[in-house]
Amino acid sequence: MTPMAVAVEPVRDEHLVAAIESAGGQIVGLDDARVLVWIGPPADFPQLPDTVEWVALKTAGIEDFVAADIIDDRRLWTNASGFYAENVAEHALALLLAGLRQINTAVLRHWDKERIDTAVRSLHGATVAIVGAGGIGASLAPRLRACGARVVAVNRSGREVPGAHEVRRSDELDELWGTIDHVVLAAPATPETRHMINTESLAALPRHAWVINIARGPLVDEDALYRALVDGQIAGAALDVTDPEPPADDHPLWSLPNVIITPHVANPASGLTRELAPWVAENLRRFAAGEELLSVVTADRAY
Ligand code: OXD
Repeated sequence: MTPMAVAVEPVRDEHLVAAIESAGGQIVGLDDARVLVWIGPPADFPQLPDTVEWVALKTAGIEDFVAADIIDDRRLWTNASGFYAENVAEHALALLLAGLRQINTAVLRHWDKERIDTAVRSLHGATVAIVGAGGIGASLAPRLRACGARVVAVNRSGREVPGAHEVRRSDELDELWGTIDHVVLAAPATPETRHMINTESLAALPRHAWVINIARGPLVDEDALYRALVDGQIAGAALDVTDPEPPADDHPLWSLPNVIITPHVANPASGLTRELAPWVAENLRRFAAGEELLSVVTADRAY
């Protein structure tokens, strides 16, 4: 059998090359490729020869490729939806626990026992909503359960999410905010999810709520978040993503003790291709066998 011709661009990453070769692929230049694994930004995306039948993108969120009109209907496209779920779920749990256990405040204020002691909260017995419960939700739900939390998964269809105690549809969110303790945002950036955390949702959340965002910055109206945090409408926010990234040096969110910001490292870019490699290998095997690929996307359904 002729090996599957695969281009890895714009750099021949060693993890991807090894995985592709072990799956029976052969690394070639773009002009000879049937498959392109693209690990660069949308701005550098090349003109594709007609021979390319499938393009594998390296991230789960591909809104910038959609905005740049790169995804066509002449070939298959895949993203990395769910491929990094374990890593991202771990980061989400770490952020939520850091907030509830006041780790951030202790780092900032050292032995300020009186203030910190009374602010420590437990995940045990708390209700946590995971909004956008796909792969990350399925990885996060058992982690939250292990800490004694009740998990409400929220997705568009209300389809079952393994490990969740309850599933709600995203069109029920308005009624949900007041019934949960904390929220983890894990939804893609789409026109529907833009600013889902806004003045109204923040006002509906309880005062002890933490908002965790490991998805995309535009899901949160950051001005509304700042006001809610200053007014004590919610207890805190932990953001691995912001809009834009990074936030300006003088962004007021940096100045609040009840805000934790990490620099988009829930899925660290430095380890991304190592994590991605086995998934590319599996999809290559499927492609060669004529089977359905994992994480197929289209321009109008890009997640
Ligand atoms: C992704 C990310 O979308 O790492 O995969 O943010």
